[in-house]
Amino acid sequence: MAEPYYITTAIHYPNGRPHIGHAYEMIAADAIARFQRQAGRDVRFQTGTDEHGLKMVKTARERGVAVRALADEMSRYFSDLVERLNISCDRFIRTVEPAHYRASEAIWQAMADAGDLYLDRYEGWYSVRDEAFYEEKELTGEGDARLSPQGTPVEWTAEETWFFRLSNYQQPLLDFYAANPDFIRPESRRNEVLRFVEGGLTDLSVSRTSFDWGVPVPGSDGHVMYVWVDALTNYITGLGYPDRAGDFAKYWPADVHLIGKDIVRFHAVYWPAFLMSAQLAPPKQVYGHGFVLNRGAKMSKSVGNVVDPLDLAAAFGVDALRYFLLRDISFGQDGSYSPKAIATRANADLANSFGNLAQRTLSFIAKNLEGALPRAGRSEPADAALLEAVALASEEFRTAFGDLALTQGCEAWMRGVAACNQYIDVQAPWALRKTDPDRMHAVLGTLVRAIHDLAIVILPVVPDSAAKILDLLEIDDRGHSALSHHDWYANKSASGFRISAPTPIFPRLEVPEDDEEA
Ligand code: ME8
Repeated sequence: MAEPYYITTAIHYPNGRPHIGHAYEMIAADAIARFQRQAGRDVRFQTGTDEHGLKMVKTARERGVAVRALADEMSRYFSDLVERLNISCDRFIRTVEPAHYRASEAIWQAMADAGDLYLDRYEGWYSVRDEAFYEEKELTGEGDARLSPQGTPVEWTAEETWFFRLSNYQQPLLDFYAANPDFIRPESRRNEVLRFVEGGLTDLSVSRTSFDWGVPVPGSDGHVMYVWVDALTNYITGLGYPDRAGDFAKYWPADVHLIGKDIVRFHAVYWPAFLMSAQLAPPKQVYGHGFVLNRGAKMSKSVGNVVDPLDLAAAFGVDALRYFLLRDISFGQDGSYSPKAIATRANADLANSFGNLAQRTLSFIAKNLEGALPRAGRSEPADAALLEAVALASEEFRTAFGDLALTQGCEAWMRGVAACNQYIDVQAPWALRKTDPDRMHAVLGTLVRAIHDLAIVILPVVPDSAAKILDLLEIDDRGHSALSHHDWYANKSASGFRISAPTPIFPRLEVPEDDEEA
């Protein structure tokens, strides 16, 4: 039986339309999910929308609409984005689903049964934009100009709330981090969390009474759960919790929660503490990716410098956008994007390198060999050397992706592509047609094999385009076990398969002159 692999993104606040940061997270998670499926894992991939909380209430009020209507309308934009960006999730979860209320009530009850919840009065600072409580010592600025560590405004809050005994979990969390050194990645995020927890934990306010848009606290009229309690629970709602058999038994604990660096504390401190309290296992890993910056500035719906990822996908193509984001933004770190950078990268790597390699080779075969796969021909050491270089690049890609080093994976793949292009330049197969047809067959046959492997390898990153090449070559087995091209080549040669002339798969994009406007 295939080994299970459970990956999630954060669930996104639908208080506005999705921006490129949301698209980035979905695309990265999708590439990992597709990669793990190719590797033969039984993958479960979840994304969705986080629809409760004060931010939603305030946005609905500003727009003069009912908060549920806002949630319904805006959540749709996120599920549309999933479709449009080719995100292969198994479950798109909405926190307004009845199943999610049941799961949230159950985890609440389990924390209550553990003696970890008590009623008290909360007085302190709250950031609506972060949906987070902060301690005085974490803030900067004075008076009404006080800001959270994320740079967002905070407001004074005073109400009776339920508290979670987070202070009891300082040592269990530190022990857990020590026993699981890969729990928080990358390293810089791990250090931040360790410092925070070592500094001491205060109990966490986990219910609100000043509004009612949330999951009601069981048996406590007037209280709704703090939005992060129900939000984090989505990861197990999606597996059928509180039923602990079925998908929950199979996929929990999650292999990775892929989230942005701003919400690592919720995932690496609060969430494992809630789970420990409820006698459930913490996830195996929390990965805090970096931010996609628009001309150096953080994008946020509340700030209003938001770029619609659908516009970028329409302008450059989904696969060009996917490739750019994973290749150019060093995974784990922040990175900037611009339309010019997207087009430049897509042209250099996809259109001019891999696309051109496939296009030249396959159309030459279609035209000059009537599409028949080249026969063995007269081989030279350069042929085996090329296939070795491609095998090495494939292996490096797989090692990198297995370790979530997505950018390094793309770089390794490009080394394989570059080796092919060098080989073409040296071997000049087009000239061999007249002078040495036997050698030409060997060269073209080597290139077709290399294209076979490189298309399979890059499938998780550019799924549509790579699939077009694989379709053209009638390559049905697209898993990692197919990376040895021998069987495919022998079978196709024997069956009389013919390559039909391809239309260019990676179009050459016009590079926008102006970098100013997104
Ligand atoms: O935080 N670049 O939702 P959210 C990259 N609902 N990633 C970005 C980004 C950017 N410019 N801006 C945001 C929430 N993100 C909560 C999560 S999970 C149980 C609840 C990332 O819509 C951000 O870091 O504000 C987060 O991982 C995700 O997008 C959703 O952000």
